[in-house]
Amino acid sequence: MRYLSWIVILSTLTVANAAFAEVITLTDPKGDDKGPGTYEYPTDGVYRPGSFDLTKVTFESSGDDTIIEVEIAAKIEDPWDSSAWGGNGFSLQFVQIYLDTNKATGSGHAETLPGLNARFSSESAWEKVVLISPQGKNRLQSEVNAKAKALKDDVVIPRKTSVKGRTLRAVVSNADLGSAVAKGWGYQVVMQSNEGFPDKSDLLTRKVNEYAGPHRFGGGSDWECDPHIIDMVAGGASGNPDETKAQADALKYTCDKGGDVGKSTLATLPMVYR
Ligand SMILES: [Ca+2]
Ligand SMILES: [Ca+2]
Ligand SMILES: [Ca+2]
Repeated sequence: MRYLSWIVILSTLTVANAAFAEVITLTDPKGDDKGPGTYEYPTDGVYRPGSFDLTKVTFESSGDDTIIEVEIAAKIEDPWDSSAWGGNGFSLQFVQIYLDTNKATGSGHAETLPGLNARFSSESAWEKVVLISPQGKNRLQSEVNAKAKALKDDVVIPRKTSVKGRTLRAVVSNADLGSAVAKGWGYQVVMQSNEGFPDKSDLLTRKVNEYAGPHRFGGGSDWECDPHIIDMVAGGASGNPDETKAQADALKYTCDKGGDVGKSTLATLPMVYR
């Protein structure tokens, strides 16, 4: 009898553990919102300092969903009134979260969504990407269908995206991710800026040029060889200042002098495994 009640207690504990799964936390240093180290914010006043500086990202299971929270260094504002065109409560940020769910060489996608000018290695190819954007679901889906058709089954649009203080929050269905977040997955969190009037092949991304403009980042190249990535996670993603250098190293690129993208070397993005 006593033995039987122990079995009941143990199985209850197991269920409780499954319901309170571990929170995955990625931390990023402050002040590294300069891509490979040289990038500058656009000159218009809406791009306040820290608006693209990732500081922390968490993933937490909640029933059939995963709650993703992306914290940045500045208060998140809505200068372009997203209620008029998307309704998610912010305007400037666009976060792409790439997930390597099986760590199997050659399995998954090595290319990023168009507009980032970067890639993954075949060891760290991704199975799913989650888009945290101020754009409404219909606009996001139509951009994906038009510009990333071959990847569209693996692009995850959250059920709900919202903002509070310095944090973007997305509720993602585990069915869309393939499963709840599991031990051993790889993560890459890319910070871009939402561009509502993107170049015809770019998926809602704001360009980085040689010189900053009112709505263009500077410090890169006018050709499509520089990574259009303002911040990301790197190294061990524990927030160590060394990770600024790890990011700069990962975002190294070369541009062909004649602007030939085929002769340029795109940056290769790392995954952080947890
Ligand atoms: Ca950062
Ligand atoms: Ca560029
Ligand atoms: Ca970083």
